[in-house]
Amino acid sequence: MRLSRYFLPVLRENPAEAQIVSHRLMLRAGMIKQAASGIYSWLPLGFKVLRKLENIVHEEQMRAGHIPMLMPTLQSADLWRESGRYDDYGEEMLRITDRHGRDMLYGPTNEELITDIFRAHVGSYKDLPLTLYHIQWKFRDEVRPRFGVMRGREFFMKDGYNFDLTKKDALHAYNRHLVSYLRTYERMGLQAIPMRADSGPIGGDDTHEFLVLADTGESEVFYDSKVTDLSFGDREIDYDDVAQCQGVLDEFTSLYARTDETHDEALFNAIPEERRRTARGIEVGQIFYFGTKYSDAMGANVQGPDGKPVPVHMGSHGIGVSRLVGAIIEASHDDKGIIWPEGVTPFHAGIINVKQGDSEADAACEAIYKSLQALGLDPLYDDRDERAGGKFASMDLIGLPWRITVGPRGLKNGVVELTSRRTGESEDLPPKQAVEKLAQIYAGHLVKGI
Ligand code: 5CA
Repeated sequence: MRLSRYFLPVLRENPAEAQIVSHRLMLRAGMIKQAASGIYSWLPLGFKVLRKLENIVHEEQMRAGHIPMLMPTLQSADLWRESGRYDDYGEEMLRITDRHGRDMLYGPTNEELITDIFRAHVGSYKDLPLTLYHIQWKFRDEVRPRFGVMRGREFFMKDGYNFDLTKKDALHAYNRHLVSYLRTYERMGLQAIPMRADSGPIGGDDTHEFLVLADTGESEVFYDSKVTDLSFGDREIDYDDVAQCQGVLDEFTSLYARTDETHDEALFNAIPEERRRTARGIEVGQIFYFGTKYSDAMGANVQGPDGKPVPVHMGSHGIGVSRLVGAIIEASHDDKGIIWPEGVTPFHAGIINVKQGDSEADAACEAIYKSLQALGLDPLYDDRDERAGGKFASMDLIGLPWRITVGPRGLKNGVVELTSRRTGESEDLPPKQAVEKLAQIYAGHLVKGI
């Protein structure tokens, strides 16, 4: 993309309404604009990141054997009356009446709708196990929407639902989700720690939240510092291997790590004192096993091996995709702006022409721009006729992990400058080598974008 033709409305001033750094930087970098309280338009730069996160989530869910689909945002109230949650959900639910006087709602989650689909089409235990998911906008009429996309009213969420014949099978589905979530967050450059949590209005006893540690997080968390040494890495996983998935769950959930809702002072105090940590975290996902709560209420049975109807065991599993954009920024920024991890960056590299209009500099930028594109990379070329200082400041603000700076002085020596946004370190390289280096850096990090 050439910046002269793009839409990147960066703000010079800090917006007064933003209390935390990710909200401030998302507004300043021209990623979002508030449409109404807790409801945002995703401007082109923000939309690119959101799509990348969505695609990483799709790739990892499909890798785990889960099946993508799409359910609508608006739902009929009748299904929620069947489960009993129409009254229970309270004021967080946005209720709508259509022109025929029918009660509708903007879905805050989809247990009822998916259970309805399941009961209409699945009749036999032979069709199990089954895990369906979608990534769709949700609405919760939060009392205090705040921190930009972190606690929105409309937000983008992946929600997946498993249907299994037995509790044992459903717990394997739970474990599969935990494993796939660990991979997903690491690909986004995040450490998200599974912590034992409370199930709230979704129900059930088994639940873990995934928390990214950050001072601005809304949850208070308690953990053994040894959990932060764990990393998923590039281990090979066979998602059908029950023992292997259980092994990963055990490894990542045996050390003490809980949110304040389930915190147990006695257990916490049993950790050696130097390893006890109290901190704040951002909840970027949650997994639940709730047994037959919805299948009992809504009659979602299958015919079991002995011919008798059995209610299916279910769980639901969420990832806060739009919240993650903010969480990544909270975890990765400096005083100049955002620092995108390679896996999620909106553009792979910025090209800065320090002397626009100089025919040699223009030609060198053009050549670099085209060769990066030919390699499947997505560069942002700042070809505006502006002062170099302003170009550097905008590029630092929007946080592309790599920058190639092209100017007449370097070109005289046959070099351009390749700079890492994270370390600030620069290297002078012939243009061809700078391009090759970027191709190497991104090998294995190429996620489909928009
Ligand atoms: N049905 C279950 C699992 S699919 C469910 O709704 N779980 S949840 O309530 O925990 O939501 C899943 C994730 O969505 C949360 O972990 C959080 O990351 C994100 N989320 C929840 N509320 C908001 C909100 N108001 N703004 C942004 N993200 C949110």
